[in-house]
Amino acid sequence: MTVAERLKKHCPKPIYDCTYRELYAGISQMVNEMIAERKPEPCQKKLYYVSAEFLIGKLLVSNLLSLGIYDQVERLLTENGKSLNEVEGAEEEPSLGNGGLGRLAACFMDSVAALNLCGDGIGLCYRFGLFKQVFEENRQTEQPNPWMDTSSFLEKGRRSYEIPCGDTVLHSREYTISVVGEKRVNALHLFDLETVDETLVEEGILYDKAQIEKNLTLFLYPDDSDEAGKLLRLYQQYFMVANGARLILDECRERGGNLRRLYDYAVIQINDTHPVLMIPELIYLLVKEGIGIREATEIVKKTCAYTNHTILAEALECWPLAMMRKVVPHLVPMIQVLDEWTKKKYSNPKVAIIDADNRVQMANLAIHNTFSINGVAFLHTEILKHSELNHFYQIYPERFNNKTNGITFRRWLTQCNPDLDAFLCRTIGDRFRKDPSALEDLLAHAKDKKVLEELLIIKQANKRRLCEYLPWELNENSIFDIQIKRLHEYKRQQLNLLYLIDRYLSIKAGKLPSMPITAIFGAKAAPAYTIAKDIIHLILCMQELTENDSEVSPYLRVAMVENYNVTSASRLIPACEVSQQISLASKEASGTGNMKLMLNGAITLGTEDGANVEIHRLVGDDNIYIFGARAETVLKRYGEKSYVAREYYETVPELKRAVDFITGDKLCSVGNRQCLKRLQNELIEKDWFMTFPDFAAYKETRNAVYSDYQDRMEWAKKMLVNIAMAGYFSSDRTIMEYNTQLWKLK
Ligand code: 26Q
Repeated sequence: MTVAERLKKHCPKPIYDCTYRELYAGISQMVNEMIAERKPEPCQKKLYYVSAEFLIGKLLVSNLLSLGIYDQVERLLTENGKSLNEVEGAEEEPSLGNGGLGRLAACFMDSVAALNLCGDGIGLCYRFGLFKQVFEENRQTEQPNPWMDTSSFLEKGRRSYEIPCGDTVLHSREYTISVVGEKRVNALHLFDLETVDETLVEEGILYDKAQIEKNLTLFLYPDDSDEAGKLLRLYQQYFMVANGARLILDECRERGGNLRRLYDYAVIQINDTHPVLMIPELIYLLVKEGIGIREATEIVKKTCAYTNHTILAEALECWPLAMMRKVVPHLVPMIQVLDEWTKKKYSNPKVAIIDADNRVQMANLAIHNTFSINGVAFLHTEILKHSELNHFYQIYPERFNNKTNGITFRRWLTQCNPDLDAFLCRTIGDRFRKDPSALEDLLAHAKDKKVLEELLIIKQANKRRLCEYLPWELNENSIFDIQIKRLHEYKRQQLNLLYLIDRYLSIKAGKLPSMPITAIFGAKAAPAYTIAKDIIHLILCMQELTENDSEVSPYLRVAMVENYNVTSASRLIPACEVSQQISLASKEASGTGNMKLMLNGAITLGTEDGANVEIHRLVGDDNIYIFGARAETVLKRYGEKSYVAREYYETVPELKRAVDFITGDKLCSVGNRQCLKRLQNELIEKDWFMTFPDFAAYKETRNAVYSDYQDRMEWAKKMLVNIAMAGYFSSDRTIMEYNTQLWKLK
């Protein structure tokens, strides 16, 4: 059957008469049908990637590509006066993640399927996902994001479980999303409540947090600044792992497995601490099957592996035992036994599962009871081993390992930057699709003027397309300097802002930059994170100032994209020239945006942090701009408690000038004085993430970037080297490492 014949079955009218909504519905149903016709591949051992977040993005185009029918569908639509691009416009983006950790899970699922490995994801089906960000009066507000109404890649699954939760029993419903590889289809199992009630949501993202039978799966990480929210988050975590554990044991039995040898049938990768209750829940279920608790614990330990994604102390999860008693009373005795065993063996309070304040330390629970603990970039793992988790490294050195993150090139090159993809195929052939390190063949062309010019032309075209997509009139001949990531103080968007304010003031004083600059931001802030929201406020105020001042706008524009998500990332990344990766050294575990931007020919301006360290090593000093304090210095400064922000404020005149500007008349005429003052105070009195000590070096290095940019051939060469060396950051490489060293599938 041809694609045209197939599609006819799923469309109510001839293609040229269909609306784009109808076409999206028709094509996605056709895709689902084609996926269902594929024979399931039997497997012995299976990976379960358990994660509270899967930030998968739109699926239409990637599914068409994976099924090998993209070109046919595109042609068919064009012949009928329709565009595939607009069909994609009718698809809602599932917003089932905050940022890096969730997007990594999505890239991993893609690579597992592409490498023909047997591996499924387990998570939650949040009705409204993460909030939708809406700007009002230069401030972030939050709205629900009802993606499920229209998503037709989500299918009702066959499983439903009764989950004991606190003093009630919750009924779950499985939904599945197929993850399509060239040769295999895996599944993402997303659990929802059978009894969820969307009408509970009132104003914005506010709702009654008490009724868990109705609200449990409404939102991703509901605001946990109050007690009811915290409790809800714990309920969510338990609901996810309880369903997951039942599914895993059922599938083991269905394949004829013996639960005493669970590890021959399953390997469970625990994505950060959010799914750590999987461990006591599995032990509990195995004990219920008649296995002794010692043996059950050994089985679980051989089955589970834990990935750490953060070294920020405030992000390490711990739950008061009292709360556990309320939500998971049946797990408390399990956790207490595990705690007693470890306390008997190890007296160091830092490694206790239940701490002196009667809180369950989730990372500690994981580390004692898994066979592997991995960090997500070289530097991050080193810091875990030698500093943050050193007390554990001394006990279990063999469990610690590094798996540097990666990204799927199918989405972050082929799909989002088709011109660059075609250029690569023309220039070095398509060997890089199967072996990403083959991108290095590009290095042979580093002096080829024609090749370098082509790269510049592709970048220019992507910049033009971005300008058409964005709501402002931007100068496509300016430098596109981009910082896109969640808003967090450690990521230091505020340092970027201090530079931009300094630039703005110089322009006002008649000192014009050598090249016009367009500084673009994309970032969501957690709804209860006040200072992060103040930083967004400052960005939006600077956007207004630079847009409306005709003395400034020809030379400097600040622009912030609303509701930054996977879809807008796919537009921004191919157009980026300068990639801002300026976290305080030691704080960014890895970063993955840095990899996507590098692959698309952006040059990194960054600190020696996370995977920037590895990018630096791969491309060499000439093809990256590194500045600022290094991790050792930072850790030392924290240790000595020696940093006083005010000293810098008072001794560096241009820094003082920029900081003072935050509450000056200009900004207060477009912004809220109270918010701006709060942010300014935070910087002068605290500056916990040490932007002031790095300011001078940042300014100098960023100016050097802009100056070097003007030699177009030299810049193009840097782009080429970055693209050529990005092969290491393919998530196919990461997944192969996980598999050969930890999972041992096939
Ligand atoms: C914890 C407690 C209470 C409420 C929320 C949370 C919470 C939620 C989300 C804690 C952490 C997260 C997400 C973390 C995350 O995205 N980490 C990023 O993971 C990426 C993939 O490994 C890395 O590249 C980034 O460096 C890291 O920041």
